[in-house]
Amino acid sequence: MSNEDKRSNELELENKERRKFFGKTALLGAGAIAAPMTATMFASMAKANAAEAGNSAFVHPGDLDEYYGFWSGGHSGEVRIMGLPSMRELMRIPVFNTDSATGWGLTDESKRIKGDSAHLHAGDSHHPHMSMTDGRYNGKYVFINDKANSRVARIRCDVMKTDKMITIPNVQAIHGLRVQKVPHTKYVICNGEFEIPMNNDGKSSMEDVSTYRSLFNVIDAEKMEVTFQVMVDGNLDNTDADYDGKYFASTCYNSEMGMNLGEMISAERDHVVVFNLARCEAALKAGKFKTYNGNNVPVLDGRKGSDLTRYIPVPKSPHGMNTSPNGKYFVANGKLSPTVSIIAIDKLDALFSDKIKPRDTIVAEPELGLGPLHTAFDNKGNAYTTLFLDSQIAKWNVEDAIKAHNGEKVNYIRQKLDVHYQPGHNHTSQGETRDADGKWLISLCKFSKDRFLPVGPLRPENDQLIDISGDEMKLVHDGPTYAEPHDCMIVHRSRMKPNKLWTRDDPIFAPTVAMAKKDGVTLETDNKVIRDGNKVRVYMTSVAPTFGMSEFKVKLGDEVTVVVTNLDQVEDVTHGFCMTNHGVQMEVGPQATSSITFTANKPGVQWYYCNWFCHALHMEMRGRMFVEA
Ligand code: CUK
Ligand code: CUA
Repeated sequence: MSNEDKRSNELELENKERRKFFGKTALLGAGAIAAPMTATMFASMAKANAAEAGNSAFVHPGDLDEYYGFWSGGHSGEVRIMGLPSMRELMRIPVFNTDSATGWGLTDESKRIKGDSAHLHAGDSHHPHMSMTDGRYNGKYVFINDKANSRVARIRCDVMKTDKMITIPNVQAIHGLRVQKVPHTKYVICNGEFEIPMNNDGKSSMEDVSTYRSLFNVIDAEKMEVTFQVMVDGNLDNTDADYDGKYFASTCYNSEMGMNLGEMISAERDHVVVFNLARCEAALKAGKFKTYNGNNVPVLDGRKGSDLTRYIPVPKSPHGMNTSPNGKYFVANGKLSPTVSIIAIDKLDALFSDKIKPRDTIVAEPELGLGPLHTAFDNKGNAYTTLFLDSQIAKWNVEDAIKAHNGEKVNYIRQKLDVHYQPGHNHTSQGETRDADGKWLISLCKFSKDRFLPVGPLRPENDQLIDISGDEMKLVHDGPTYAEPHDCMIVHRSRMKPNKLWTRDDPIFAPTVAMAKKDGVTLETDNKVIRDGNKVRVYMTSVAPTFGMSEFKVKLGDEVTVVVTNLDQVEDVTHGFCMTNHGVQMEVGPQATSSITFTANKPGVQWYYCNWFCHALHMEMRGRMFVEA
C-alpha cells in the first residue's frame, strides 16, 4: 500500500471514529448536536460511492474530500481551506485581517505574532504556497504575502493558524511569492512590486525616478527573517523556483520605470529576471552588499551587468511565472502579448557563464489567446493557461509548442474551454510540485456576472472546478467566493496531518504561559486574579459548560488581561470568551490558552460569556466582571 493510500485509509477510519464520538457527545451533552450514523446508512452510502466511477466531483455527505485546497482571500486578508473536489469551504485562517470569531488581531497572542504590524487591521493576500521537501509538499507551512502592507506571514499546518508575520523593509507591495522547492524550502522568495527611491526617507529626491528600485526578497523559512534582498532593474511581478535548487525567476512588467499607465506599457519588451542562488549566497558571504533606510538587511546589486542575475527579454508586460513540474521550463505569461515565453532551465548554466545570449534560452513562444495570465500543468506534458480577455482556459502541449517553434507543422493547442468569467490564476492538483497528478484544475474567475442569484452591485467571484483527467477539460462546478482568491494550491490529503487538540507546550501561547508562571499561576488548575498597579490579570480555566471563575472584581480604568485555558480534552470542543460591550472576543481551542487585554471603562456589572457553541448549557456558560467606580 502506498503512503498516500495508507494515510487515506487512516482518514476514513478517523472519520468513522469521529461519528461514534459525536453520537456519544450528543447523548452526554443532552443537546442534540448530530445524530449518530447507522450501519444501514453507511452501507447505502458506500454503494452510492462505488456507483460513481472515475473523477467524480461528488463527495457524499459525511465523506471526506481527497484534497485540501489553500485559497488566498485576497483583500479580505485571510486564507481559506477548501475541500476538493467538493469545493466546500472547510476553514478560514485569519492572517492580515482582524477576525471577530477567533479574536485574531485582538488577542495578545495574535498581536505578538503580528509584531510591528499589530496595529494594522487590513491586508491583501495573494499567493499561498506550501513548504516542500524535494519538490513535494511536506504539510508543514503555508506562506502568504500581503501586497497592501508589504508583509509575509506563515501558517503552521499542524494547527492551521498563523504563527509568524514580518514586514519586509526597503520595499513597497510584496506581490509574487513562492517557495524554494529543492532540496527543501530553506527560502521563501517574494517580489517587491512598487519601485521606490533608495533611500525612501523623504530627504532624497522623490521626483528623480532614476533612484527608484524594486527588490527581490529571500526569506529564511524557519526563522522568518529576510536573509538578503536583490536590487533589480525594472519592477517585479510574479516568481517561481526551479527543481534543482539553483535558480529563481521573476517577471517584470515595467522595465521602463514608468510612473503612469502610458509610460509603463510603452516599451515593446520587458523581461524575466533569473536569480542565481549560489552566486547570491556567495556574494552575501563575501560581504558584497549595501544596506539602506537605516536597517541592516543586506541588499545585493543584481542590476543588469551583475553576475547574480540575467535578464531575458520577453514580450511586454508579462505576468505569471510558472515552473513545469518536470523541472524543465519556466513559463512567463504574456498578459498584453497573446503568447507565453518558455525558458529552458537547462540552458541557464550556459547563460550565466555567458556562452549563450539571453534570448537563446527561449525554446518557444506559443500564441494561446488574449490575456494569458497564469499557467498550470498536468502530469502528461500539458499546460493550462488562463486567458483573461478571452475568458477561456487554453490547454496546450508544451513539447508540441517547442516543435512548432522549431518549424514543425504541429498544432500544440489541445482545447479551449470557456470559463465564467475573466480568469486570473488557475491551479492544478499538486501541479506546482513533482506530484502533479492531472486530475483537477481550478480557474479563479474574477467576475461571476450572471452565474449566481444577484446579490446587489457587489458580486461574488467564481472559482470553477474543471475535470482534466480525460482528454477533454470538463467544467463541473461553480463556486461563488468573496474577495478575491488570486491564487490557490491543492495538496493531497495524504500530505497533511493536522493536530486534533492543542498541546500545552505550543509556542503560539508560550509567552502567555511564561507570564502566568511569573505571576505564580498554574494555568491548568488555578483561577486567580493578580493585581499589578492598575493592571489586572485574570486567570481562569474553562470546562464545558463553565468558566473556572464566575465573577471577578476590577476598578474603573484598570487594564484587564483575561487569560483563559481550555481544559477540555474532547476534540472540537472549542470555547470562547466575550466581554459584552467591550469589543472583546476570542477563541480558546481545546487544551489552548488565549488572552486578551482591554480597559475596564464601563462601571457596574459586565457579563462575559462563551461565544463558541460548546454544550447544551452553552448559554449558561457566563460570568460577571464587577467594575467599581
Ligand atoms: S496575481 Cu492576481 S491574477 Cu497577485 Cu498572482 Cu495574477
Ligand atoms: Cu463554552 Cu460555549
